[in-house]
Amino acid sequence: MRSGDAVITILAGGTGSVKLVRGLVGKTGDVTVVSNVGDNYWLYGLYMCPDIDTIVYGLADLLDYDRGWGIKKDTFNFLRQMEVFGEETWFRMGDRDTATHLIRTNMLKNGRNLADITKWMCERFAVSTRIIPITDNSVETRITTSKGDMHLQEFWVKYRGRDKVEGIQYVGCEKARPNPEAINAMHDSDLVILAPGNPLTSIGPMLQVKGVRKELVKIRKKVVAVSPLIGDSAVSGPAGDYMAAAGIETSPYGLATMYSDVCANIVIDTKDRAMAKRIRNLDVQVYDTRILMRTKAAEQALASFIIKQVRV
Ligand code: FO1
Repeated sequence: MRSGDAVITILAGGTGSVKLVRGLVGKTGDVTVVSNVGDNYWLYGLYMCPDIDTIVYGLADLLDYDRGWGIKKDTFNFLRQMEVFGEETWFRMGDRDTATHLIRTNMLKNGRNLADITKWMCERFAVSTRIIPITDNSVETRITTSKGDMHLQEFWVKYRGRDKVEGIQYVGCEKARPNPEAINAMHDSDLVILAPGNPLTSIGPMLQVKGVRKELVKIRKKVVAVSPLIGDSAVSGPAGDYMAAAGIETSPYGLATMYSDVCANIVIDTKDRAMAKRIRNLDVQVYDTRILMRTKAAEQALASFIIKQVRV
């Protein structure tokens, strides 16, 4: 850590979050990432943690930047062989990525918890930023559609998000306990950021883990959310569809209504400036800038803006 650096914790999940995490790490030496686990998924007997892996690969400069997930230039021989064996191969698990899932699964079977395994993984990938799963317990985001109830990965990857969302459940969250290190990191930070991830499937599952919302309510003044939407469109992914299904206005204002109990600040795109007054009426301070992060320079610019402009 460089002296005078802001101490930051960011609650992150989904492919949009990693860009801001990378920007922050480039701007300040003390960043802790608290990761969503609701999209973790068992496949072929392997335990996958896409949100954790995306952050680890992103910070290790291994992430496939265009796809936003998996390892760049990875090969898919394992998957091809699974196809030969007659298995479903809709989840594009690369060979090197499979090694991550395999070693993690073995460590879990040997009694290690997810937080320890993630710490070990960071060391192996030479990532010095702390990455803490929100909980070591199982929390599964499940989507109800006209086809029935299914895991988020099945809804989004297998069925390509085609079916109308009728409901979202976070199975296991009522029994899950937050990692104490995650709660302490939030408590001790100068600024706590809710990353521009899907509020229902990336950030939402974390807020449902017992104790997390309560901690954020306490420290609300130093919590800032970054909008994953510009106007009524999500920057990427199905955030808008989920919000509409939940009866929430698909806009940064709608996002602010979801978060106003836990955050006193929100960063929105300059194009949405006209919404600021409505958001301020929720007792949420509004900051506007360009929130699209299409380049590494844009990631750093948004990170700088948050660190310098958001007054807590
Ligand atoms: N997303 C896809 O749309 N298709 C895939 O085949 C896919 C594979 C995949 C493999 C490893 C990984 O860590 C993530 C992967 N993702 C894939 C992304 C993932 O499904 C979601 O975007 C995240 O879970 C959302 O948080």
